[in-house]
Parts: sequence; C-alpha cells; structure tokens
Amino acid sequence: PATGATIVSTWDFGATANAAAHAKLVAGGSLLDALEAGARVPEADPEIHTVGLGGYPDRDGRVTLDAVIMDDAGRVGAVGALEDVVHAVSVARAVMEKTPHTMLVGAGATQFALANGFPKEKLLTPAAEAAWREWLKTSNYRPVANIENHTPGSAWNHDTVGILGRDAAGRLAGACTTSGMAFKIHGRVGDSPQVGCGLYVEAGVGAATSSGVGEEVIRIAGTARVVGSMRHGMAPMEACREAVLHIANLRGDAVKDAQVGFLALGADGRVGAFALLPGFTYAVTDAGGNTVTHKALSLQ
Ligand code: SD4
Repeated sequence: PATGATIVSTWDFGATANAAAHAKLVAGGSLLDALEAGARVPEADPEIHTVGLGGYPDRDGRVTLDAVIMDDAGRVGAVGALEDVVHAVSVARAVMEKTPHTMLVGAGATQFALANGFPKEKLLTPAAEAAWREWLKTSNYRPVANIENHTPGSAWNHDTVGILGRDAAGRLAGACTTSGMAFKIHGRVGDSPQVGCGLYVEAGVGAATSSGVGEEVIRIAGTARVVGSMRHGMAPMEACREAVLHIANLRGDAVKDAQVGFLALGADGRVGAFALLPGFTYAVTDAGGNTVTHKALSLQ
C-alpha cells in the first residue's frame, strides 16, 4: 500500500531497513516509529559486523554503540559508546522523549537504558570475537574503506545505517546507528550520534546522513554542511558532492584511502548521494514500497 512517504538509507542492507520502515508506516506508525523500526533491523542482525549485535568491538574487545534519532521540529536524542544493549536507536529515542538532554554516553547511557527496561545483552558474538583476536596479532588500526568490499562474499558486507524519511505531509526525520570503527580506542565516539555530523534534519530543507571514517565527517560537521548547502539552493547530490570535495581539499593525502559517503533527502523528495571512493550504495523506497538500490557517484 502507498504511504506517501520516501525512505532512504545507506548501503545495500538499507533495503531491509527501508522495508521495515515502510511496513511500520503502512501499519499506521509515525515517521519516527518507522525510521526507528528500520534502524532496528541491522541492529538485531548478528551477521552485520558494523551495527548493533555482532558489531566488531573496540581494541579492548568491548562492543560500543553510537546512535541518534532526530525530527524536523528539533527533537533529538543520542547515545555514544553504549554497551550491553542491542537497540541503541531505541535508547536514543528514549533519551529524546524521557530526558531534558540530547545525548548520554558510556556507562551513563547503559545505566539509563537498563533503568528504562532495555534488556542487558552480550553484544560480542563468537565471530566478532574471533575477528578481534585475529586483529590483536598485529593491533594495527587502519580504517578500512568500504568494509563491504574488504572480504568479498563474506558476511562483512555492510556498514553504518543512516536512514532518512519524508512523510506524505513533507515532514522530515532521520536516524543513524553503528558499532563505529572496528578496533577503535575504547571510549571513541564517531560521527554517527553527533547532530550535524552523522545526521542532520531541517524542516522545509532536507535531511542528510553519513557513513565512512567518522573523524573526517566530524572535522567539517558534514551533514550540517550538506543541509546548509541545500538551504542555499543546492540539489541533494550537489550538496553531498560539495561536502566530499571540501574533505578532499582540506585533508589531501590523509584521505586518499578513506571512505566517506553522504546521503541526502530534500524536503521536495529529491534524493542524492556522493562519496570519496567508489562503493558507497544506498536504498530508496518510494511511496508504494518499491525499493531500488543505487551506487553513489564518487570523487575517485
Ligand atoms: C564511525 N561513521 O563510527 C561510522 C562508521 C561507519 O562506515 O560508517 N563506517 O565513524
């Protein structure tokens, strides 16, 4: 059934997230309900090693999750370095709805989640633990571009999910959830949960999300920049490209092997994406629930 909504999300696995979001809208859920439901799909999937359960741990063997949810009325909630709770996006929503704050981190985020009835679960799966033990042999931290291309045919082939939606009334919202960069320093928080970095939403303008090496996005407040460009008239794809070019110009050789991808949805329903390197993909679901996966254009 038609919902009148457009849902977009990062990477190929965005298609399953979008399907859950679309189903939620069909069932009468709000846009935020839909995006939360979408983000929960990769969070619950132990085969996806970059989000939620089964995510690769930090260098100390601890899985720490970052997530954010935001609507176009400026309501926002986020968690950084959350441990022992699978559905980081739902904890982020609880921060938004039940506290006067916008972000909780670390032990405080976990304490808040458990106090609000979220189940305590072990996030480190045997497969993720094995990958960590293998990594420990060299302990060489090197962000891998397009982790989905790293081991062809394996179950690694996914990344951070950023999901954006526009409902029939033209209202916008978004969510983003991740286990962050594999083997990061304990306590590291990436771009994903930070407003204006992993996600930004502005009424009447658009919404944007990012994936890739979070530090490069944070340096330029990436999604705030993308939405700002759209505010000044750029189309979504052009705005994503401008932010990618800015990173490339600013950072030069430091980002020659790094991936950063931006995905944007305009208040008019237009969709665009752009990345530093080839390989960034995104899924678009239209009002009728039809989903198409696209390859983003890239600088290289
Ligand atoms: C981070 N941006 O924590 C996330 C990870 C990611 O592709 O998207 N990887 O930096």
